[in-house]
Amino acid sequence: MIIGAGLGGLGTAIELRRHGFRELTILEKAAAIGGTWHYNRYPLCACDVPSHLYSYSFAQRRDWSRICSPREEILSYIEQVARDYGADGLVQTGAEVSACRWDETSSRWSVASTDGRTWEADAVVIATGQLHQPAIPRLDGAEQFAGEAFHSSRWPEHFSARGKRVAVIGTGASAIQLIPALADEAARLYVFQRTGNWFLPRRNRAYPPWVKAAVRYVPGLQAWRRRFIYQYAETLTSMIRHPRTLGRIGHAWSAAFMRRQLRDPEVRRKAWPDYPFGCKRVLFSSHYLPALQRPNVELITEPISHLTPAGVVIGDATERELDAVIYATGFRTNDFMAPMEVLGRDGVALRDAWAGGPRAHLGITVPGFPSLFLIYGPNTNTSGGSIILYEECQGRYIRQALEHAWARGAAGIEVKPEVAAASDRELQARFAGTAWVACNSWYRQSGDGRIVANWPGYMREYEAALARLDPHEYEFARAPARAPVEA
Ligand code: N01
Repeated sequence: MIIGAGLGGLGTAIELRRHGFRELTILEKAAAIGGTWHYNRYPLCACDVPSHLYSYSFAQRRDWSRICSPREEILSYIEQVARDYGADGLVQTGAEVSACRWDETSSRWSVASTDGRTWEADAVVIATGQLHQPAIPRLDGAEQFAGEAFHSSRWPEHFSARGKRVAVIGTGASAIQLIPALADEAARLYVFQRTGNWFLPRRNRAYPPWVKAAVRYVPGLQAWRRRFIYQYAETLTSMIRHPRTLGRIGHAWSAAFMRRQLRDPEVRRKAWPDYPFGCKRVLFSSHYLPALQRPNVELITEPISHLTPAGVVIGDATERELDAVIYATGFRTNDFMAPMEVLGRDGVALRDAWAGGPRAHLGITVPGFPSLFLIYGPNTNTSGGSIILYEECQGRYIRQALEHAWARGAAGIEVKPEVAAASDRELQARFAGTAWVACNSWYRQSGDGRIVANWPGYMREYEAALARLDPHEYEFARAPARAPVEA
């Protein structure tokens, strides 16, 4: 049973199918597949990771329209791959999972949905992503606001900013994509920034026909491009891992680009970040900073005091009248699959097992939760790279885990607590001295600041760590006599 029909869940289903697992079901809360690319439909929504890397290794496309594909193109790619590899037929849409419970007697998972349906499975893969539950700040007076208000990832189909007075709260990766589009349309656009960002260029023009033709017909060019982008992403990671040395190059590069783009000294002062390069996600856009300097756009760094029926009151007690408020305020990233309840051995809740912070061996397996696997789990996010690459590694690792269990006739496979504890200690130690620990970000949990989202190293290290599952790191439960495995 796989929960979530985004890139991670579908990729895992395809991996399992290709290796002979036939009894697979994918439960998807939404009305369609696509995960993040189904939900996020804001204007100019696109991926800032080049498509030659941000795509499955086994389903490379040669006809991407530009280096970083728009959302519609990615969604149609996902649908096409799901069809080609027979994963679409495994999906039950409109099934929002509320709970997964491990039943000791049957050695099976019982999965329940919010509408009262239940399923049984020998193994469960939770692929609900880190960036799914919108985080909307509680602003005083928000409920009185008379205009439209919504989160960037829940963009209403009917909404048009044309001629309107619009506020965007937040200036992260989502906001910087949609703000240039709104700046074109809105009568007034107020951008509320809490923290500045480091930027690198991304023009993202459509490929000219000769580039498309070259990628299509020159043997090896596609693979070379993927390899090149892979190395580029690893370089970004090296800058984050070594802020005092390589990070200075990233800083200088970004600062030079930003200085060129930010001609207005007041906007430059306000937009400039006050933390080391790479601590938060470096943002790729050649259009955002120019948009901030348009006459109809105002960058506001004073905190919001409250909302009124007519607009927003800023710290200095001045009011801006508004027709719409857009919360580009990110996601509840520390919650992972919550509010879904996951109960493992002895009825222990994953929430309680994670009281000190979410953690999983290689981001995938948790002691006390037999045959439960996570895709894009704790410490598997990347600040420079393609999450699909990580998810593919996870899918292959999960397939190996199930094969090991199957080969032994085991009822469950569970990581040894000492293995998980040691790998967690080692992983956390690797953050010391990196840029990730130099400021606050969504990668960290509040309180102790533990980094729960990100992998501390390179893509190649994650690939190597997951290439071959070591069965000695796992315990295999004896199976009760009964029918074959469903994953
Ligand atoms: O969310 P974010 P996002 N008052 O958390 C601000 C991926 N992604 O949806 O920096 C005022 O990055 C917050 O301020 P601060 C990517 O991994 C990928 O933009 O916390 N402001 C920040 O500016 C990305 O990292 C693509 O001080 C408040 C913003 O809201 C992740 O998704 C594209 C606030 C939130 O930024 C999330 O991006 C888009 C408050 N109370 C997204 N609370 C690709 O192209 C928060 N903020 C691959």
